[in-house]
Amino acid sequence: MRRFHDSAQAAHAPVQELHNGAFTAYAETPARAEAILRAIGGAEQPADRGESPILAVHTPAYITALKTIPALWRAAGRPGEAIPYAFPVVGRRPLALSRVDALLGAHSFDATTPITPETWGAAYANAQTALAATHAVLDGERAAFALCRPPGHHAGADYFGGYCHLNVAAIAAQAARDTGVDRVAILDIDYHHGNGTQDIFWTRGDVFYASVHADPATDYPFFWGHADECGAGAGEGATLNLPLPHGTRAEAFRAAQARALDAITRFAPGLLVVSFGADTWEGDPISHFALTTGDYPVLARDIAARGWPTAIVMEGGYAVDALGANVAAFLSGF
Ligand code: OKP
Ligand code: ZN
Repeated sequence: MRRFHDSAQAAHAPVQELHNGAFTAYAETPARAEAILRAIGGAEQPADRGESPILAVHTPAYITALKTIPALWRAAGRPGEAIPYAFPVVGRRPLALSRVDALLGAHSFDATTPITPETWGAAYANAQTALAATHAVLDGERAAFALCRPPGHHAGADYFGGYCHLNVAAIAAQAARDTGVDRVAILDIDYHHGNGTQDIFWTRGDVFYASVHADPATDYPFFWGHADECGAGAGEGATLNLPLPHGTRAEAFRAAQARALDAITRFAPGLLVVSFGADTWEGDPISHFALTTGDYPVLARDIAARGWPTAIVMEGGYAVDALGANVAAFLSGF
């Protein structure tokens, strides 16, 4: 399987995150990608397809914010990483915001995702990696792997959060649409619900979003991913949420994934994007499912058996010592 990664993605490396009320070491590290790269034996450098496939998903104001926030943060006299602390939850309306804290809050939904001067460049390279795998599949590969990092599925059209800045799965799906694929499906099997991906395609009937994830009643991102969320307008019925409880093991996860695959089969996509997170693994430090390394090839074979051209983008997985083996196990199933 062709696999893609750009070492420029490593430049985004925040020191700390706000976790359960205190600052702790940032869990989403460049070491994650290094571990995966070692396990899969290297990757190709993606081509540079420019900003337009990114702007097909994200708003210009949001991209400008990602680029300019670090300098505004410095100009405000702050050392370190830019972190939002105030959010326009009530009375949201279009405002021409200039204060860096207002810009941060208006374009994010949590305080766990610092922005550094290197974030934009790394996020840009990350998007190119997803696009390279997608175009490999559009050009005839059965499946391809994008070693994305940071993850993407929590990022919306105009907001960051959950370690994510650019929604690489959405950028991949939109690129396939813009290349003439009529219907694209996204299967999200990261431990966490992909609220950003859901929001981006919420009212669209041409991109199906199905997610198997930890119940938002107990888990981040809390406000999205409940079973009754199924899309709106032209997108009604094109979102499928399958929340599962803490302790979920392979049998229940596989059954939920089969429900998602059955729904995607009825949708009949021309291309599948898999948002793959290895944070469903039993030893993940921030998650509570109980999949084993040996379960990943089984899950991957179930997906591959449906026969869709498939671009796999990397999302979460924070047990760095096991991450390479888990990703390699998943890819082996294809
Ligand atoms: C990103 B992905 C809990 C902190 C949660 C955000 C988790 C983002 C996961 N105290 N932090 O879906 O793997
Ligand atoms: Zn996750």
